[in-house]
Amino acid sequence: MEKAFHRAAKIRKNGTNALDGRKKTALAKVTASGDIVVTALTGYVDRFPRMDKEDDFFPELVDIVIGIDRYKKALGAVNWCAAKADKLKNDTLRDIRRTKDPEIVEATRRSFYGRLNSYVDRISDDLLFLQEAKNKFRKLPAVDPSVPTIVVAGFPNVGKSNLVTVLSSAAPEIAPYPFTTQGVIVGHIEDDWRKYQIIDTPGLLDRQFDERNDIEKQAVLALRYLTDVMLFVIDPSETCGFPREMQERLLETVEKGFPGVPIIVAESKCDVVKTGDGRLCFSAQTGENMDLLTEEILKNLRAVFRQKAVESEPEE
Ligand SMILES: Nc1nc2c(ncn2[C@@H]2O[C@H](COP(=O)(O)OP(=O)(O)OP(=O)(O)O)[C@@H](O)[C@H]2O)c(=O)[nH]1
Ligand SMILES: [Mg+2]
Repeated sequence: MEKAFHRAAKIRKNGTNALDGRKKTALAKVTASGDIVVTALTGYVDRFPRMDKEDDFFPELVDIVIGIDRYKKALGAVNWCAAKADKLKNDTLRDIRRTKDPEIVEATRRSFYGRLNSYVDRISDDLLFLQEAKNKFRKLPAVDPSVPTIVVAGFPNVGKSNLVTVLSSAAPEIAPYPFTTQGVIVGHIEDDWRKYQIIDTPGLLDRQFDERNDIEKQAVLALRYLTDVMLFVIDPSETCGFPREMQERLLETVEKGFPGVPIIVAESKCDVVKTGDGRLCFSAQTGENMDLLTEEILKNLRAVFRQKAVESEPEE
């Protein structure tokens, strides 16, 4: 609005007489301010992606992080405002052209400014929502579904992000409290000329999907849609703040929920506690057994790669 009114304020046109000059000036001001607003609004609508609710990773993630219904309502409101502003502009131009009264020229132009302003005012919540949505879109992970992918899951604070940082190009935040990771983060692991995806997820508590918060739900989505191989991390030192039994229960739930998906179960923070229960244990901090874990991960991902290559071969 500022830009529109500022631009319009600078406009002065000469005419064949005083009335003609005023009319030409008013017409140019209305055209310029109206066009600036309409172009800006339609530009927003064009640049935001169309989203519908769908059973797929990206739309479901957008629904959790941004909210698709609210998002569509906001875009609809901006569209509405652009159409209203455009019609108002054309009606105003017509009214100014028709009159021979310089007072009416001025009054019509002023009333145009007021109404234009109030239309845009009415969608201010939607514009603010879209501004936030834009920032959230930028932070969404760029996942390539064709690349073999390992998803790291486990309770909060067990050391998933620290592990992903050591294994891959990703640099998630690591901190000594639960729910440090608040979204799905993608890193890459190189294996000669091949690249795999490793996905760091927010921690999961052992509870029903409906009871999960929006942060946990993103982890569930990543597991549901992106997992070729799962790496389930258990922290037997319990320095994560959650008892071992709870973590084991979550593992059982996950195993039942993902039949057929290879799950590597590994115990973290072996610099603090070693259970000796025969599971692979590692410490991302000291590097202990990281080579064994890496080898296990690559073995599984290579198998997925071969599987995908066979599936994508053209049929005879
Ligand atoms: N002793 C020890 N501490 C570790 C190790 N790995 C991580 N930690 C600590 O455990 C805490 C949690 O680490 P994160 O990597 O943020 O854990 P996370 O599982 O990603 O946590 P959320 O994102 O909150 O679910 C931090 O204080 C880390 O320093 C490890 O190998 N040994
Ligand atoms: Mg984390």
